[in-house]
Amino acid sequence: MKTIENYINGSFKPSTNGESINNINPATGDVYGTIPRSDKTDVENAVKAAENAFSEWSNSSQDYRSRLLLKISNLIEENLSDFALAESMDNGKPLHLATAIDIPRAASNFRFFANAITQFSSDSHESQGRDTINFTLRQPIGIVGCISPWNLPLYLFTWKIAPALAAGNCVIAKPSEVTPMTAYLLSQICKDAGLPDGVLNIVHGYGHEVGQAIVEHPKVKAISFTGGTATGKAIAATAAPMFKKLSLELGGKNPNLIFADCDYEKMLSTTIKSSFANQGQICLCGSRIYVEESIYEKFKADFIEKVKQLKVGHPVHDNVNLGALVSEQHITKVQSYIDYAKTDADAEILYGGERVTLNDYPKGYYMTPCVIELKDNSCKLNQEEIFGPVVCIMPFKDEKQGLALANDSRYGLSCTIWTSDLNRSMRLSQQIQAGIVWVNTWLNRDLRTPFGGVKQSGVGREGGFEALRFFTEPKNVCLDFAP
Ligand code: TXE
Repeated sequence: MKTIENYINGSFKPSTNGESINNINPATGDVYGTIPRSDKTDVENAVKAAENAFSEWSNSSQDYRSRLLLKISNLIEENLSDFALAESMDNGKPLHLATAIDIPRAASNFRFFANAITQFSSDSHESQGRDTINFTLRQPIGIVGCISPWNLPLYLFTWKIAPALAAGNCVIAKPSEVTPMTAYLLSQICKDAGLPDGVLNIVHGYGHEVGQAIVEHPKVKAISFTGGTATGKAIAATAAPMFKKLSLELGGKNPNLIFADCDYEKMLSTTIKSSFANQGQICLCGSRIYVEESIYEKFKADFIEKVKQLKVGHPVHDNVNLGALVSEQHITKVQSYIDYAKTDADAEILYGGERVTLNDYPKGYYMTPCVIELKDNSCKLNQEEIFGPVVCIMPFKDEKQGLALANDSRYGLSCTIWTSDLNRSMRLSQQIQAGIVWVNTWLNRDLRTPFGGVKQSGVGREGGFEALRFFTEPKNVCLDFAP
C-alpha cells in the first residue's frame, strides 16, 4: 500500500482531519494506496506557508529560480522509469506512452520555463515630444492556484506549476484525486532540489472540497484550471465575482477534416493515434472524423481494419496500444454513450465498444476501441464530450459542408485538416472555430505556441510567454524626464 501525503511548507503530512481516500489501480481495479482527504484547514495552512515564502521567492533573481527549475527537470529525468511506472499504474495508460511522452514532457515543462523566464521581457513606450517614457513592470501575482485533471497527470500539473514558479509566484496545487501519485513524487523531488519551503504546496483531495477551498480563498489571486467544462463553469462562478485572474482549459470535441487529396497513408496512421492514444482520453483527440465523400467508403474499410489490429491489455506490456480507462466511474460514463448508440436511429456501431475482461485482471477497466457511423451531426454522440476510445465518422460533400460540420459544436479546442492543397488549408485555418489547427499532423507541439480553446473549450491561453503573462501582473510606470 502506498500512502500519499500533502506537501505543505516543505513538510509531508496527512490531512489534518486524518481522513483519506482510496487510490485505485485502473488496470486491476484494486485499491493500492491512499491519499489525504484534505479540507479547508489544509488549504489554509498551505496559504499561510505560501504567504511567508512569497517575499523572498518573488524577490529572488530569475537566474536563481531558473537554476532551481532546471534541477527539478533533471531530477525528473533521472527518475524517469519510476515516474513512468507510477503514472501508468495510477492512470491505466500504457507504460511505453508514459515513458516516451508524459514524463519527458513534464521534465521539458520545467526546462522550458526555466529558460523562458530568462528571456521574458516587458514593453516600454517612449512618448516623443513629451519627454516621458512608459515602461511596464511584470510582477508576480502572489499566491496562485493550479488545479489539474487525471488524463495527463504530471504533464498537465507541471505545465501550470513551472511557469507560475518561474514568474516568482507561490503555488497551491491540487492534482486530480484519481491520479495523485506522480504529483506526490514531484513533491519529493522539489524537496531534494532545495526548493524553499512554502513556495510550492501540493494539497490532495476531492475537487469539491480542496479544489473549491483553493478557488474561494481570498488570498489566492489567480486560478489556472484544466478539466471538464462543467467544473470550469463552477470555478468561474466562484472566482469571477472575486475578480481573480482565470485560465480555463476545458473540454474538446475536435474535428478531423479529411480531404481526398491528402497523403492517405500518413493520414490513416495518424488518425488511429489521434482517435485512440491514451484510450482517447486526451483533450486534443480528434473524436469527430469527417471524410470527403469520394474516399469515404475506402477510409471506412481501411480505418476499421487498422482499429481491429489495436491491442487492448495490461498497460505494462510493450505491445499494448490501449491500456485501462481511468476509473470505474469513467468507463461507465463512456459505456453509456455506447448503449445510446445501440438504440439511436442515427448511429451504427461499426466496430468495438465492448467491455473487455482480461483473465488475470477481471476487475480492470478495459474496452475495445469503438467506431460509430453517424447520419446526423446533431446526434449527442457528436455533440457531447465522451472522452474515451470512441470516434464517430461521417462523410461530407465539399469544403463548405466540411467546414460547417466542423464548426457545428459548442467546443472549439483543436482541429486537424488533411489536404495537400495549401490554399485550402489556409482558407480553412482562418475559418475554423478553434484555438489550435494542425494541418497534415496531430499533437505536434512547440511549447512556445499559444495553447487553449474558444467557445466552451475555455478562456485564456497557456504556453510560452502567454503563460508567463498570465502568471504576472502588468504595471505601467510613466516617467517624466522633462528638464
Ligand atoms: O473532471 P473534473 P472529471 C472532461 C471529460 C470527463 C469530464 C469529467 O469529459 O469525463 O471532464 O471529468 C478538480 N473546484 N475532462 O470529473 O471534475 C478535480 O478534483 C475546484 C476533460 O474527472 O473537471 C480535478 O483535480 N476544483 C479534461 C480537476 O478539477 C474542482 C480532462 C478536474 O476534474 C472542482 C479531464 C471544484 N468545484 C476531464 N471539482 C480535458 N479536456 O483535458 C472538481 N475539481
